[in-house]
Order: sequence, then C-alpha cells, then structure tokens
Amino acid sequence: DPITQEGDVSFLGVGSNLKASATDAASIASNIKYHAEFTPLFSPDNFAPSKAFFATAQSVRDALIVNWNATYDHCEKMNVKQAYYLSMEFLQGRALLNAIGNLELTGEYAEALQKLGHTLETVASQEPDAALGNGGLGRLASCFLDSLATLNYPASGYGLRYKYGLFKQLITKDGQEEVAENWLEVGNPWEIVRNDIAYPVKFFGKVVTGSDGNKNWIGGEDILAVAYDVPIPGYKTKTTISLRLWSTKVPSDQLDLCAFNAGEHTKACQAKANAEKICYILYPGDESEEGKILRLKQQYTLCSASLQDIIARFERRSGGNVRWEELPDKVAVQMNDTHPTLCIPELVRILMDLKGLNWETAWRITQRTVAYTNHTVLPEALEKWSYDLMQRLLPRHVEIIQMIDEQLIGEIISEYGTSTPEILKKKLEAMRILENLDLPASVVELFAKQNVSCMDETVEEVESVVEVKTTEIDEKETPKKKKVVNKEPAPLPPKMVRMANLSVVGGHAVNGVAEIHSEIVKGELWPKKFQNKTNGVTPRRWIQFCNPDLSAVITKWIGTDDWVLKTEKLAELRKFADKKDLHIEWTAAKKSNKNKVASFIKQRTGYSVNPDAMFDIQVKRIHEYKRQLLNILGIVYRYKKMKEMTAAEREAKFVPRVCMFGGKAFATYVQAKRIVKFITDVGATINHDPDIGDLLKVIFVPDYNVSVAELLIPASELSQHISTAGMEASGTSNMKFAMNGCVLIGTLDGANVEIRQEVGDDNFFLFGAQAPEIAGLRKERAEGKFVPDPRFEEVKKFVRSGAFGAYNYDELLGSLEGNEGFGRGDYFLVGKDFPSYIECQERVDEAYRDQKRWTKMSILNTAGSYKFSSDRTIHEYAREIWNINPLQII
Ligand code: T68
Repeated sequence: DPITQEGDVSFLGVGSNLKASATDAASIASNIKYHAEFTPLFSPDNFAPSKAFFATAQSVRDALIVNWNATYDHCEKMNVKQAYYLSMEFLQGRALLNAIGNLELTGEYAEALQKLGHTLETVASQEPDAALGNGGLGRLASCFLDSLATLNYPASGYGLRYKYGLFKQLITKDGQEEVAENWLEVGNPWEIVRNDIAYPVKFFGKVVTGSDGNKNWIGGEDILAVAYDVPIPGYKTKTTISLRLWSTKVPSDQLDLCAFNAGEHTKACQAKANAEKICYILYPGDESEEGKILRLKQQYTLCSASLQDIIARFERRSGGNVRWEELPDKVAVQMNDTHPTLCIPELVRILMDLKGLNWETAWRITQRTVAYTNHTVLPEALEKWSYDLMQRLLPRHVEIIQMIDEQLIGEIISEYGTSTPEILKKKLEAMRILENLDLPASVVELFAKQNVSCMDETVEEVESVVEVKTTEIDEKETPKKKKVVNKEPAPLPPKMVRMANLSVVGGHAVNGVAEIHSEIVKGELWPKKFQNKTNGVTPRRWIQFCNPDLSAVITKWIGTDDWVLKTEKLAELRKFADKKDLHIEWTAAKKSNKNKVASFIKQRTGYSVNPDAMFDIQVKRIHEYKRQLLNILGIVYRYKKMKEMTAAEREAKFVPRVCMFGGKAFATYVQAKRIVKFITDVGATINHDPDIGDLLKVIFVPDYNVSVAELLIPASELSQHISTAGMEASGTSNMKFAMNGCVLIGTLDGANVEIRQEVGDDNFFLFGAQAPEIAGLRKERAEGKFVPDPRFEEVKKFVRSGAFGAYNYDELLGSLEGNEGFGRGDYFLVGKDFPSYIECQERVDEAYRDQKRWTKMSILNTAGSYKFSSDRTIHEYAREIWNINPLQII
C-alpha cells in the first residue's frame, strides 16, 4: 500500500516475493520494506527519508552482491591476470543513483519509492558523500573503477577506510573554516566488513640476520588491517568489482589488562588508540615528527596489507604450485602517484624474506609487476621522506631501497660512462633515489681522480639559498627564496628518500596524465618506460546520471543511448549543430539545470541569482597555480568598469553573469585561504550594490564536493581552467564541463590542449602565456624587467583602497608583486596574463550576446568531448601497461 505519511508503519512485514535481483517496481518496493524492518538502523516507528535511504541502499546492495559474487567466482575459477589500483584517495561521492543507474533500474526505483511515499531524489539526497580524497587524483581513481567494471576488466581498487572524510567547509566572515566530516556516523550501507580478511602490519623494530644469511624484520609495533569491501557495479553488465578499503585495529591480545585493572585506563588502551589513529583522517598535518610518522604509517599500511592480500590470492589460485616468476603474468599493480611507492620495497621484502627468493629474482619480478602514474611536476609536490625517519619506522625497507639505489648508480654509470664526470655527477644527483647520501666508495674514488668535488655546496661557508616553508607538503605556496649569509658552516643537508625516483626505477611503466604533461615528465634513461595516458571521466556519472535532461536530448538526436558506452557517437551531434529544434531543446535542458542551481544557491548562501544570466563557474581545489586570483581580479576589473559607466553603457557592454567559485583550501595553506576570503568579500560588496543588480553576482559555493559538482557542472555555460601554463598536469573537470555543453576559457595547459584540439579553436577561449615561455618570463620578472599592464595596477589599487572592506590584503596582493616586503615575485604570472585574460573575457561577452552562436559552441563542446571518457583511458592502461583482458562472463 502506498505510504503517504511518515510514521505510518502499516506496510511493514516481509515481502512475499523477496528476490535479491528484483527488477520491477512492486518487488523492489517489497525489498525496501523488508530492509526497513529487518536490517534496521533506525527506530521502528518511522519511515523518514534517512531510513528510506538505508532500506533502499540495502535492497540495491542485495542485487549487487549477486553480481559481485558471480564476478569473484569467475575470476577465481579462470585465474586471469588482474589489475590492482592502489590509491590513498578515492573520491566516490554518492553511490545510490549511480548503482541503480548502472543496473538500469532508475525508473523502477523511482516508482517503488513513490509507492512508499517518497521521491527518489529526496531519498538519494540523504546519502553522505564518500569523500576519501582531495580532488582530481582521488576522483580519477573513482572514475577508473567505474570504467573497469563497465568494461568487464578483472581489477580492483585498494585504499584506506578513513573514519573522517575530507573536512566540511564552512564559509564565515573570516573565510574558510574546517569541520570534521563524520561520514560513517550513521552507518555505511555499501560496505561489507570481511572479518576473515585481516593482515598484520608492523612498524619500527629491527632487522636480524639468520644463520643462513637471510634477513628477518622483527617489528616493534603490530597492528591489523581489516578489509572493508565496497561493490563497484559496471554499467549494463553484471560485472561488479571491489574497492577494498583497509581499516586498522589493534590485535586482540594487546589490551594491557593489568594496567586497565590498576586504573591506568588510557595507558591500557594506548595500543588500540595508536592502531586506530592510522585510519582517522586523510593527510594528517605533518609539520610535527609525529605527524610525519603517521602519514608514513598510512602509506605503508596501504601497501603492506594490499600486497599481502594480492600475494595470498596468487598463492591460493596457484593451487599449491607457486611459480613466483609468473606473478607478473597474474598481477599488475598500479601506483596512483607516489603515495603507494612503498609497494616496491615491500614486494621485494615479501619475495626475499618471506618467500626465500634471491635479490635478483625478487627485483626482476617486482619491476615487472609494478607501474607508476605521475600527477604533478611541481617540484615542491614531489614526495620525499626523511631517510632517518624511514629507517626507524621501516628498517628493512630502507636496506632494500639502498640496494635499489646502488643498482641504479651502476646503471647510470654504464649509461653515461665516466669520461665526462661532471655530466655523470649531475645525472647521479638528479636520478638517485637517496639524496645527500654518500656515493659508493668506487664512485667517490673515480671523482677524486678526475678532480670532481662530491661535496654539496651547502656544506661550504657561502651565501646559501634557503627555502622558507610556509605550508603543507602537497599544496605548498611558492617557496620564498631568501638569501642568508651563513657565518657558520651550514648543517649537513638532510638525507632524503625520493619517492618519485624510486617509483620510476621500480616500475616497468611510468605515465603522465595528459600529452603536454607526459612530455614534461619524460626521463632520459629508460625512454621506453615513459608513456602518456590522457585522463578521462566516466560519462555515466558525469553526463548520463547528473544531466538526465541533456542526455535525453542527445539520445533523441543521435537516435540511441549507445553513446554512454561509445562516446565517439557524440561526434554525430556535429551534424545537427545548426538545427533550430536542437537549439531549442538544448537550451531548455541547460535552463532547467540552471534553475536548480539558482535554488541551491539561494538555499546555501541566501543570494538570489538570475537564471537568465550567464553561469560562469570555476570549481577546483583552491591553489595559487590554479589562479582563482586571476579570475576574481578579472571580476574586480569588470566591476570597477561598470561603476564608471552609466546604466545604459553598462548594459550595452557587459552580459549579465553569475560568477561562481567552489573549492577547498588545504587547512594549513594560508594564501589559499586568503583567496577564499577575498572572493567572499568581493561577493559581499558586488552582490549588494544596487547599481549592479543582476548584471554581476559573485557566489562562493560552500563545501564543494562530488555531489555539488554533479549539480553545478550541468548548469554551467562558461567554465574556467586558467592555471599557469605547464603547471596543471591534466585537469579533469575541464572534461566534465565540455561533456555537459559548457564552453571553456583556459590556458594551453594540461588536457585543455587536447580538449581544444577536439572541440575546435573557435569553441574554446584561449589566452595567456604558453608553457615554453614561462621560465623566461619568470626570469625577466625576477630581473625587474616586467612592466605591468596599467589595468592590473588599477585593479590592485582599487582593492587596496578598501572597496571590498577593511581587511588587509597586503599579503595576498603582495604575492603578485616584486620581492620586497610581502612581495613574492608573482611566481604564477597573474600580472603577466591579466591583460590577455580580460581581453579574452570581452570576447566571451561578445559571443554570449549571440545566443545562437553560443548554443552552437555548446553543442560542439559536447560533440568534441568523446575522447575524454575514462573508458578510453582504461582501455589504454589495460592494453599498454597492465596487459589484462576483459572477462568473458555472465
Ligand atoms: C591532480 N593531482 C592534478 N593531487 O593536479 C590534476 N597531490 O591536474 C590531474 O588532473 C589529477 O591529479 C588527476 O590526474 C591531485 O589531485 C593531489 O590531490 C595530491 C594529494 C596529495 C599529495 C599530492
């Protein structure tokens, strides 16, 4: 019976036709009712949306489990080669609509919930986002899982089950505030704890050598990593793969009962607290030594537990006839950036110390098994760990890394020879894994003979350049170089382990994430190892499910919904790009998405925006290199010009715009937080200015996450991808915007380059300096030769005059100026690109005024976006790196 009121529980009772894989609305409704009663997480007397969400999710999970088990059994039986995607981050977002969409049951679920007195939309909105990631890197991992399942590849993901997701962002009058995101508080219907799958992970301790010469690491601290599995359903297939997340706990024998009974409760539970804190949060602050140890423990837990699991599976499937040389024929491990690099020494350790293989064999097998994806070239974002700290925490791994480093030195010497020792020295410095560690005696001798100093300049008593560390390792501000005269000999430079170098040496393939990026990353020593795999995004989540209105239009015009799997069919839209009827339907879809965003903005920020204005959006992590500052200063310029005009002049010159920003700043990244504050201040002034009205609104959308992206992207008409050229490895939101018929303004950076190629130069607003010019421009800048455009000076002066309140912006604006005082030399070249940016924005206004032209550009963006499906990317990884084949199942 339909349930129309909360609190009406008359429907409860076991569904008579309960079947896990229900496919009609009536059976689905019975399943939901069943779970509301028998898998309860809530009190029995209500059926509020939150309870309806859980019951619905549980009914979906039943259906997934059937497919999941079938996929697992098939892989187990066929013993095929599998890929394992190891990542510290998975930014899954919500799962419900995605799962029922992939099962092709959206209509049926909507109907079932209707029968039960709810709407699918309200129920789906109850789900908290699974935000186990920061941004692009984590979301890419999630898109890849969707494509792997959809394309029937034998694969799974491994990550950590953080108790708290990425922080919730509040926007107050002081800017960003962070609040803990307890996403598991109400329970997670998608995960299944596998209490039988738990591996010991150890830290600290020492290495002992047995009488047979074999090494054995005796740990000083032991924890257990327990598997929590999340099903990942493919689209229009039964293949359902796993995301296995590790949660850490203390082995049960470690409660200090004596201490507990003596009243020392905290001490007694110390081991438990130590184990559990590993999975508390993503990227705990690492300024302190404790913080660094915790981060390294997280990375090692991921690597160790996942590899033990992979090896156990390999041994089990070998059926008592283990041939270790065949490991790379059954296993491909992909490291998502350098965070899982400890996989390399861990695999060597397992093979040597636990399975008894010799070094040469263990190393060969490891190299053939592992591959590495690089996501950045920013030198400050390349991970390094203190050698001493790593030696304390992972003594055996450091021995292995040392062996790898020695082998590498040998290879570098044989590649470059010894006849030009200066060149050799440079190569060794650039490529070695261990930084500031002595070279082997033979090399030192060689350099001594040829009069080449092995000493680093910093140990001499000279003027040296030190880096003033201001923020976080992964999202640092530009290091400010400061000259200091050291009267004392400088302390010895710290010994470091360079994780990217280790990954390059230890993997058989290294790839960048867009063509321009891969060119920058390419190494010299092993040219065959380096590849490009341009990123992609899943067209299921990022068009079909988040933009049903536009999807229906596309399907109607192409004549089939096949394009969701074969995105190349989107190109067929080009044929209709001038058709009036398509224009009408296309703009109607866009308009309905804009209306939804306007209500959302009203509800989240209190601002009313006009849905007829151009929606201009920049959403991404707040970072200086992404240049949200360029965008907002462009807006300030626009505002100032408007104020100087009469109403009639304003309206003639500018098209109405709603400029939206969204994104989180790393909690300790001070300059990024100032940018957030500045944007909200500018908004507060402009949005209340009666002269301006609907002509310009500036909205900072709080707490940007996957679900907010799913709402904003379909409503966007212009989106901004304006990083300093050469700094954004790829970008992936640019692909999502283009797919949803949004026109891009951007620099020639990351995947923008390829998007522009595909959609056509006329349908992309390009501006700014290009990658090869950047170094020269910075040099010029540093030499004081740069003459800023008067419009840039005018804008800064306007801000300084207090136009947006009394907050002191000296440090923010100083970053764009010389090197005195707050000046940091405009490392990201905002001043340089400013004139070209605002001129480009004028061209945008002109194009938007001609709505027919704009709609055509919008259609051609969707049509040209087909290359950026993660299905294409995953096929490339499967063929060119992993060597895996799709499952032939079910
Ligand atoms: C992003 N990287 C790139 N890193 O910035 C982006 N880094 O251009 C690219 O499209 C995307 O990766 C996918 O390839 C990140 O998101 C991080 O979040 C990160 C986190 C910790 C340490 C370093």
